Amino acid sequence: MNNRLTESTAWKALEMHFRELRDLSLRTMFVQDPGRSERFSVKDQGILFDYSKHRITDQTLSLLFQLAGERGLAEKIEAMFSGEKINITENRAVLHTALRAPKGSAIMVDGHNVVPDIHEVLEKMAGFSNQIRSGAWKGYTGKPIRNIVNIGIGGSDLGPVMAYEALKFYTQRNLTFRFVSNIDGSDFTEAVHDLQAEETLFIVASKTFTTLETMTNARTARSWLLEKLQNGQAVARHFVALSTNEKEVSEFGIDTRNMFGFWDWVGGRYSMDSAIGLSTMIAIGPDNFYSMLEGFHRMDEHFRHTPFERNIPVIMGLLGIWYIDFFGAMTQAILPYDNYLKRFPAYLQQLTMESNGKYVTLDGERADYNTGAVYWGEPGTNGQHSFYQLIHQGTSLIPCDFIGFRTSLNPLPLHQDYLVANMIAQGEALAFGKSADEVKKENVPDSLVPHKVFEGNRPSSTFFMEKLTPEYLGKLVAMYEHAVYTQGVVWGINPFDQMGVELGKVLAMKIIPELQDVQKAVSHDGSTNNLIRYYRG
Ligand code: G6Q
Repeated sequence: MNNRLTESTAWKALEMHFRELRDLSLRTMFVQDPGRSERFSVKDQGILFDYSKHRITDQTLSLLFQLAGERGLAEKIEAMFSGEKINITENRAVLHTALRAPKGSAIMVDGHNVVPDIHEVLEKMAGFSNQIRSGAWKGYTGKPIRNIVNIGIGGSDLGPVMAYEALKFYTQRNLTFRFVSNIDGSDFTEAVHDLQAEETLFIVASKTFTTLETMTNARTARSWLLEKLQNGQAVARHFVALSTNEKEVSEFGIDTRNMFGFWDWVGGRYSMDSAIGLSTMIAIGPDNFYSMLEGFHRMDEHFRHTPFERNIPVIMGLLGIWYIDFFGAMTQAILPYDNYLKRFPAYLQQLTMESNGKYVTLDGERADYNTGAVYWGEPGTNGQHSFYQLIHQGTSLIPCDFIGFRTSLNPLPLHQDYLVANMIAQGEALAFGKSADEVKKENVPDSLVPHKVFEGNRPSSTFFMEKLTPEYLGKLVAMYEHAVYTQGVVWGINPFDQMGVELGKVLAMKIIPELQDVQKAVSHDGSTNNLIRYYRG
């Protein structure tokens, strides 16, 4: 195997194939091949994944599978699941899949089976969640907890917020949930402004327990609580920690009996089903949380054991590569037709962009091909009244993922049919457009015809499921996690570190004292000095 991606046999064949295919329209492809929608769709895990509206033929797919083979995807999948230290820059295993492994299975890290440890934490989380949900856990003044505030950022925030919003239908409604992440004091202030301290639990979620934003917000929360309750002993009843760092948790003043642990082989953006999911479990209850884990696990099994030709995350990942590296598409739209999934695009932004937004390969060289796309999106139908114009008639090619459900959790008359019709129609319009002849037949004045033409040939996938349940949410998240890994393997990069977030943090630590002390000399570039002086006033 040649290590250089762009010199591999399959890559070169794909380049030639792209030249033949790039001018072929989806209209022609569907006319010439009426069976393509059956062939280019997978029904598995209760998901209909229709990828027939992509600019592909059987040959495209077979070359993409060949590429995956040449890059050793099957072996790399096995390496991840079996706990090899595939995060080579941090010398760590990558085992978010172990977090949802069934009790009784064995996954070894450095000769130790981690599955019993995982289930021990899950059981502790379940016990605590039940105490909060039933009102048995009392605050310092003896009142039950009614408000839960999760303090965390990045991977310790986006998953919990997304899951809470996605599964709101299943939440216990007499509990209020808030999520504080930003260092901006407005975030904390607004989150607690109408809360009673004696009924409020703070969950400090931080893998490292050293993150500036989270620790600053946590200290502010402690001061807020102490100011209201006037006794240091209150902290034990109102603070719990989710972390891998027992020492820092205890130094902060949280009793480590109120700490829920996880491990360094769980990446932040892959942690919503670890202890970081405590707020989710309190909200939806342990049984629903376990069914979410079951959904994750089923998709793990699908990814691990299904041949590439029917493997949903593998096909998703390879299609992304087809567009990013051959068509030059730089973005991917995520368009859920379910309002509960409103934070899902934001969650996927971190999962995909922090994982695959890298130009350095595992060999330490600069990639001579494009890697991670920009992910973005909003729920339909709202997006249709905003940015879809650019997807239909803009100059960029933007592959879209439509995500929809047959059954609404809130079935009001007409709403669901209108919602689903819109989702299906958007994919149809993007793929097949509207020709000048079709526009002219509607008696449109000649001068307006070009404006009303939709050139079509814009690709999309549709993921159709029965209903947004905790289990389906688990499947959806795992599906994208594994698509990300598929791409990382083909690109030969490490999707599990995030060195690119460090530099700005380090520079901020240098700037903080320069903002606080107006006498302090500033020694940056002219622009940075100027900004510092402006702030100083
Ligand atoms: C995720 C990243 C990052 C991380 C946050 C919070 O993969 O590593 O988003 O989750 O920086 O880190 P802590 O959980 O350690 O506070």
